[in-house]
Amino acid sequence: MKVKRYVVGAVPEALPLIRGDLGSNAVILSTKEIRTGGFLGMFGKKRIEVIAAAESDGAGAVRTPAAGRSKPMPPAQPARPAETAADAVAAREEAFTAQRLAAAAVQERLAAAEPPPQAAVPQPQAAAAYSAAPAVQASVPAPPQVNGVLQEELLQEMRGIKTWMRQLSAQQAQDALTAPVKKLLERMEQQEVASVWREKLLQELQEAADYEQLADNGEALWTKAKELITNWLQPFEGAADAANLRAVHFVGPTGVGKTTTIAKLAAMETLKNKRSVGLITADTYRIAAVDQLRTYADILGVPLEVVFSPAESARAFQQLEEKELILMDTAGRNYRSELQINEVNSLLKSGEDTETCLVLSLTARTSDMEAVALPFIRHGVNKAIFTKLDETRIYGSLLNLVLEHRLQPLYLAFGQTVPDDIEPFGSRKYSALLLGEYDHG
Ligand SMILES: Nc1nc2c(ncn2[C@@H]2O[C@H](COP(=O)(O)OP(=O)(O)OP(=O)(O)O)[C@@H](O)[C@H]2O)c(=O)[nH]1
Ligand SMILES: [Mg+2]
Repeated sequence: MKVKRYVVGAVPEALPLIRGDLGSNAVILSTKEIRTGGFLGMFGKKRIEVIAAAESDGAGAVRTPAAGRSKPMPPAQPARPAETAADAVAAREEAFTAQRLAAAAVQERLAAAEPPPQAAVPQPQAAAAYSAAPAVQASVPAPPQVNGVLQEELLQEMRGIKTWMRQLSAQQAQDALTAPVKKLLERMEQQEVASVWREKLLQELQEAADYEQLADNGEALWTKAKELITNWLQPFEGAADAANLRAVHFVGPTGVGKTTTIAKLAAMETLKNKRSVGLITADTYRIAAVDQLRTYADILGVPLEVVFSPAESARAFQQLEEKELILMDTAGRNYRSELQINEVNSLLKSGEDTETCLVLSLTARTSDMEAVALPFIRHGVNKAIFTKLDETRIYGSLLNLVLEHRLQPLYLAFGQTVPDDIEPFGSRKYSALLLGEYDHG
């Protein structure tokens, strides 16, 4: 490709020069106001710098993705796999140049279809691109309806080009990654980590001073990625510190393990931490639900209060006033309806200083968890316990929820055994679980 620079008084002056030098299909890539002469950049003469380009084969035709097509082109095949960060930068620059040329070509066609009036000669600094040839033919305006149709077509074409350019640069950026980096991103995707966090991880890795080495060393890359994810999650850790919790309501969808989790925590606090614990259940929809918690309460020797209405919960809290920790069970519900959340909310406003903790099963998809969690988050709930870690191998939803909604993960539960199958959330352990070991295969 041939690129030439012209310094002229006004853009139209450059057109015959460009046409003479680069042919009639040359395009203007940029126009800029500059000052020439003068002293220390002052008192100089105002001039316009015009950069024009054409293919160097002499034909003067700049091949662009838009030329002669009404549909977006499919993503181009990469010429070669680029392996280093320098190649990635080169690939991005290539895409950027192609993008500018594509935009120039569309603007060229627009200029040809709808010639700018005299006053619309590009002002200095306008990064418009005019073809040298069509600008001269511009004196015959097309009928307005033809222009309308053409403009719509061109707009569509522009949108197509935009999509294509985006795909192309994503493809080129992807091709520029090394095999270990690709593998890492695939692992994150397979773990259902949202794209925003996958991109953030890649960006932070690429910003690391030793990225060049990391990118070719899977083990080191995995270690670094785990460290970064640990750092993201660490601020949300430690909220399970029992001393911070005094009275906690557990809410969540049916069957996620609320009652079992309460039993685990009651046992852990009573037996291990020697705290005095009281239990309340508002799950009176099913007789068996009360019995389930009563069985645990009897085994542990802790009091259980059963409440049938919000008014009664105040009485129950009074009864258990002396206890260091009060855990309250609620019925599992379909919390998609605001009405039910308001019910819970009225339970929460029983005049006591209570916290609400969401219980979510890791077997659910992020979007389902989010649908349950969002109304609670809007009511100020910011703590969660994630259960059934043992029933899945996909852990990304926790990261998505925690980072997106700043939800503090208190505990992870990983089985049916009371009290053993629960432990406080730890960001280091979780990131190790999420990424697994680097697979050399
Ligand atoms: N595998 C596994 N099972 C669990 C876990 N936590 C609870 N469960 C089991 O899940 C089932 C439901 O547990 P519950 O504690 O009754 O759940 P819930 O949320 O209280 O249910 P509802 O009160 O009906 O809404 C039981 O069989 C539990 O043993 C866990 O972390 N892992
Ligand atoms: Mg229950």
